[in-house]
Amino acid sequence: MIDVVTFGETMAALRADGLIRLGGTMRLSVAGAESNVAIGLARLGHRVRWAGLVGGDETGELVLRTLRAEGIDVTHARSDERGPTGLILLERRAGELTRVIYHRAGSAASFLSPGDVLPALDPPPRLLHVTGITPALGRGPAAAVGAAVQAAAASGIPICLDVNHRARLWGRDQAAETLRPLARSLSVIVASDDELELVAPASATTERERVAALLDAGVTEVIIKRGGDGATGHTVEQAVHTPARRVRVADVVGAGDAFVAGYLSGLLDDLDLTGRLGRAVTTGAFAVASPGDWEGLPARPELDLLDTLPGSVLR
Ligand code: KDG
Repeated sequence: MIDVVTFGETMAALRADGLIRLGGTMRLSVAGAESNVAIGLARLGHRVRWAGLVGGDETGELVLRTLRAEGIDVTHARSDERGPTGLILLERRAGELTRVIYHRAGSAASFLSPGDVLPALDPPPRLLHVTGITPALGRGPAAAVGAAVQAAAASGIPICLDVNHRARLWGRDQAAETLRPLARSLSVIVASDDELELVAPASATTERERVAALLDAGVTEVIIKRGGDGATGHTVEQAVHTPARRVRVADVVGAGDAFVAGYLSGLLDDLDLTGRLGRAVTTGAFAVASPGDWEGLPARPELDLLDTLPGSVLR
């Protein structure tokens, strides 16, 4: 049985250590919020399926090969000739500040439709994970998210949405218009504190009201990511705050996805809210402490590694 199905756009990623306009070397990898979560879960031993479209090109092969190598089921991923594999460029602008440049308009993934993702839900997984990035890619991808959420909800599959607002892709009003109607079908909502209003009813104006409105609407868990300040989880019964783990920052991109992977892993393992948040801040810290979106994510036996004294050598 598949534990988690997810889908979205995974791009070729080129990372520069400095400013792109100054030239130099770049490191090639792949990146996509949903596939980052998929890799995080697979490394922790969960069975994960990723669905999506890549271009019929070499970078599309790189995406599929990478996901396969990470043990992810790509039966429902395919290449599509209508567009190329998307590209994301990342440059270190100043210190820990990273700037992202997308070349993804008209990419193969922007042609995603309900027909590409619905078959991936059969047989039903234990969880469906979607993000607010996919509906920002175009009408087809938005319809795919709507259809998958509707189908999963109708089959009783719990659904997790990470709001993941990308201001370069769409405006806040457009995002709210698309994401708010999904809320009643969701079990888990993950949002940073400034994203919560994009999924909560407009009538709620404070964080407290937004959380209460979402729980009233039937959402089981509302998880608020606070970056270096940790995360707060709310259910009808309790609210738990967990501080972030202190690590030396190598690259914060992908930390939110790593956090979601840890959280969902805890959910699949039946951990309580404190345990789920504890695993989430741990996987998030691994992402922050290593370069790349997903490369440094832990395998299950490595989850305790951050308890080791800094500067230790593991022999
Ligand atoms: O969360 C990290 C993502 O931002 C990155 O992998 C690329 O999916 C991506 C996006 O759309 O920004």
